[in-house]
Amino acid sequence: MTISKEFDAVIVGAGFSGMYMLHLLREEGFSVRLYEAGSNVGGTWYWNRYPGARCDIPTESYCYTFSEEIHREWTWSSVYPEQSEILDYCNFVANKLDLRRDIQFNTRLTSAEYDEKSKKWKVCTGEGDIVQAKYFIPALGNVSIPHAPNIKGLEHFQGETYHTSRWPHEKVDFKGKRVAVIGTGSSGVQAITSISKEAEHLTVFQRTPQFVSPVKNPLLSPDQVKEMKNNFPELRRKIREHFIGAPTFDLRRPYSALEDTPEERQRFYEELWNEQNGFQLLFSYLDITVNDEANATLAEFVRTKIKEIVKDPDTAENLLPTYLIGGKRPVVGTNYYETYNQENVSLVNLKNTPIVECTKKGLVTSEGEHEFDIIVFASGFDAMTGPLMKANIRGRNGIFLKDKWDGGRNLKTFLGVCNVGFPNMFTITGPHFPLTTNAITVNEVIVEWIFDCIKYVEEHGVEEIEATSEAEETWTNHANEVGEQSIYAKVDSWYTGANIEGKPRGFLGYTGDYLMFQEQFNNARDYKGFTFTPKQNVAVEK
Ligand code: N01
Repeated sequence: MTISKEFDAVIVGAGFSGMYMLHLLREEGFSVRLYEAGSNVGGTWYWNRYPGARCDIPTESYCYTFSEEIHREWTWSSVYPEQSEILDYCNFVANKLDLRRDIQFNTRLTSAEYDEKSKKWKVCTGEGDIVQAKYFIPALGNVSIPHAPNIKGLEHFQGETYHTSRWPHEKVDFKGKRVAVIGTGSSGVQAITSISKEAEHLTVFQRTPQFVSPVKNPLLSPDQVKEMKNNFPELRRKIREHFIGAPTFDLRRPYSALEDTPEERQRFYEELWNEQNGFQLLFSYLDITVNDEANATLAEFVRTKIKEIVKDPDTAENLLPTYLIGGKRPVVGTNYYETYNQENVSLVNLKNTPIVECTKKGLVTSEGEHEFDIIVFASGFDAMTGPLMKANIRGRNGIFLKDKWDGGRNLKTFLGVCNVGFPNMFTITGPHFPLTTNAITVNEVIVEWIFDCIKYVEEHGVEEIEATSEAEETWTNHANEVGEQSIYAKVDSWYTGANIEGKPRGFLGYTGDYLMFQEQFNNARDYKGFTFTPKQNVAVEK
């Protein structure tokens, strides 16, 4: 197999992080090739184009903050824009920075292997490219490998099937159709409220009832837009100093929920519920996610709301979540619970009546057959480890990354970015990526750190940089400890791999807040957690 081209760096994935990485490296004069499986930029916002898809972090912080010019030139329409608007923004950035000339679209990574002789990565694609690069930077996304339940007989279904994250570019027509949606996470909740407006009948198949916080999506006034554009440096500072990188949300009462009387708490929760500002409900009191008793007060408030909103008592009962609120990735929705009052919407509780099989006409549960024209899988992802473990990445001695991690049973990284045995490889969105923080601002921190690290490596005449076992062990222990102390340890979700049967359980992401996370990266700027192999005759100083 002949190597056809050589680059300084190969990046894989043209989402927010891959695009920014490409921009920084290219500005510094590196030769870079970015491979992207889709036909355009946008990553998650390219793939997840299901009806109702929109962002749940306010747009003032769900955008790049590295360029004041981009910030000034782009105008957002609303606080929580739709997928198509975010995708337009990605296209705008790609055009503005002229990124496309170094991106090869419709090209899927098939393997990447470190060659210890040449000290280069050999990268192969499904389009037949075989290229070589010193640096290999997979930016594959954390939630990019769709997961769907293994339903017996699905291949016989004669209607249409879709997964929310592999939605076609053409509009899917639900008018007059009997539709099933399986899954009630962030994607399911948005798809359900949207599809219910069009379908003749919508049946929701729910495995775990969710706490869904109400969100409204006000248009931005010209004054708000002006303010966002004119105060960019201040906004950027606030984002970087905020505990989840999204300063719209504030901790309203910095004391325990148990310190207020039940009446006072009720009034306060009611106020926040009526604000309809999604995540804000979880930042009501200081201890909602750290004290189970405080948590129960908010959980009970939401359950009472569900019973008030949903008119049919059986449906309401089936919608009542029992886990600790905030213990799964929070879900926000507009009129989600109200949707179940529509005559064309019904709910199947899979815990009571599981799906037995699929026939050519529809889905058979333990109670009987439901006929459908369309089945929508909103059933999530093989998250965090999935994309990298499926990517055929081999480091020193031909070891596969998935084997280094023992299929996920022994997950170890340094900073979620570097791996022992995989020199000159930097993974942007992989295991140990922060889960409870605005992903765009996290991406910026990681990309900037990788960029500075590569510059350091080049300035010091280094051929190979590799995390030490000690650094990897220390970071992994830290990530696991923070995870074990968090609410996420107590609830089943994709954060721990519990969404997929048979997937090893563990802390797939970093659950420390944005400030802790930045501190870890700042500390790593001394590069003491790495070994360096100098180019011949070059001494490396740390
Ligand atoms: O996936 P999910 P998602 N049989 O894993 C159910 C981001 N995102 O695509 O809870 C039946 O959350 C599963 O049930 P359970 C965001 O980070 C952001 O919705 O595991 N059901 C669950 O109900 C989000 O967290 C935005 O018991 C099965 C659902 O399918 C992440 O992407 C929008 C099943 C999957 O929910 C993933 O969200 C969308 C089975 N075998 C996504 N397996 C915004 O910014 C799974 N389920 C707004």
